[in-house]
Amino acid sequence: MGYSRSTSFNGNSTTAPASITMIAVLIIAVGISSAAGQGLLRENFYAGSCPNVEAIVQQAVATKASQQFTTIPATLRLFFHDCFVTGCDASVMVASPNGDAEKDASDNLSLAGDGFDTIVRSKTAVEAICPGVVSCADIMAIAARDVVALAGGPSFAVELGRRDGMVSNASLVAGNLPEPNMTLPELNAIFARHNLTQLDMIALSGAHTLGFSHCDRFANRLYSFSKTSTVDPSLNATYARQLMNACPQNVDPSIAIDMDPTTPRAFDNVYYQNLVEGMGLFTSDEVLYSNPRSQPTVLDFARNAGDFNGAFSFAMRKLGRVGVKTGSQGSIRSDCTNINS
Ligand code: HEM
Ligand SMILES: *[C@@H]1O[C@H](CO)[C@@H](O)[C@H](O)[C@H]1NC(C)=O
Ligand SMILES: *[C@@H]1O[C@H](CO)[C@@H](O)[C@H](O)[C@H]1NC(C)=O
Ligand SMILES: *[C@@H]1O[C@H](CO)[C@@H](O)[C@H](O)[C@H]1NC(C)=O
Ligand SMILES: *[C@@H]1O[C@H](CO)[C@@H](O)[C@H](O)[C@H]1NC(C)=O
Ligand SMILES: CC(=O)N[C@H]1CO[C@H](CO)[C@@H](O)[C@@H]1O
Repeated sequence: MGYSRSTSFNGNSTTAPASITMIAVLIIAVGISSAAGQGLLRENFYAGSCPNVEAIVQQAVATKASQQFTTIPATLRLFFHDCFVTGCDASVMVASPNGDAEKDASDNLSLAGDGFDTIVRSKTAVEAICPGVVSCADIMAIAARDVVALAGGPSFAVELGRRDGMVSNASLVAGNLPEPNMTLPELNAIFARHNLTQLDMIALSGAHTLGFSHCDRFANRLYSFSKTSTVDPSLNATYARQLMNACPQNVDPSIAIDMDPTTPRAFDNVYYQNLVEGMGLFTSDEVLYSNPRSQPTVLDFARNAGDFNGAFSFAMRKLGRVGVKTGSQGSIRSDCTNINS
């Protein structure tokens, strides 16, 4: 299987004579691509206004990650949650004095503080060199790319030019994030809303090669699966016993375990090898292998790291286009946590 990187749309390089028809066609084309959130972002967006932005963010992220490994999974997951709720617009960063911002929704509980801190620190470093120019949303996209590379995963060119959103509300989260008990059709439906295919969804799920899960997110698979079996029969029996040891019934809700028990700190394709062995932690992981419609992709990613890396990079660029604000939309916040700054 081969995957190509998407190339960025170059809307202003035409040299053909401009007839009225051509201008009309261009206007329509630009209108369509802006609706798609594609074509408006470009790789060298800050070449004139903040040429070193990627190096500045990379440095801040690497420093933070060297102090606290959790930085890596936390920053990656934060970007995903931001993009799926009102688009990649840093709305998840906003704090509300009333506790009703996007990050206060029940699904937020587990977004690790190190992810927020990484973006705040990166923004501070960027503002010191190029004040008022770079959006928090773009810093999130750069940082998400960088943490994957720091953990040994693929790197890829990141598209920029996002603006920060003006709305962050807990009430907008419900129904927009996938749940760990979802079936393949449910997962496909929620990703399709953001123009992400089943292939993209399977590749992005590979992010679960890193990071932690709290016991309550999968305890039903160990203790109360169905009328006929308390343990989910699709779980590898050895793995199920390990999970029960780590997560006894009624365990302290703050206990979290590695989602990839084999190589928890490496961004690699072992996640897919685990799925083949019945070691997918969530039902939403396990179904990718057990459903015959997605199994061939899981087998391919388990066997060919290059196929996974290519598909993951391609899907991350697509994820980064979801619902973006560009041009004069939104704002450039000076403080990522304050919508009016
Ligand atoms: C396919 C549907 C998905 C579901 C149902 C799902 C669900 C979850 C759940 C329940 C957790 C554990 C949270 C906790 O208890 O602390 C988690 C963690 C995580 N997820 Fe996902 N997720 C999905 C897709 C993604 C995607 C697309 C990404 C990023 C590209 C991602 C990145 C992560 C990371 C890195 C962690 C670990 C966080 C940490 O250690 O702080 N997930 N996910
Ligand atoms: C959806 O993604 C495909 C690439 O997978 C891209 O060609 C297309 O323009 C995207 N459409 C929208 C509406 O974003
Ligand atoms: C969130 O939306 C509710 C109405 O759904 C509104 O009462 C509240 O003020 C909003 N909060 C923020 C932080 O915008
Ligand atoms: C997942 O769990 C929620 C409640 O925790 C429930 O409402 C929903 O029906 C479940 N979905 C599936 C596919 O089991
Ligand atoms: C269960 O996992 C072990 C590794 O922990 C593996 O050797 C074994 O083959 C797996 N069993 C099944 C049925 O996949
Ligand atoms: C509504 C809700 O669950 N809000 C939580 C968001 O996360 C913080 C901790 O980071 C909790 O204190 C809130 O209760």
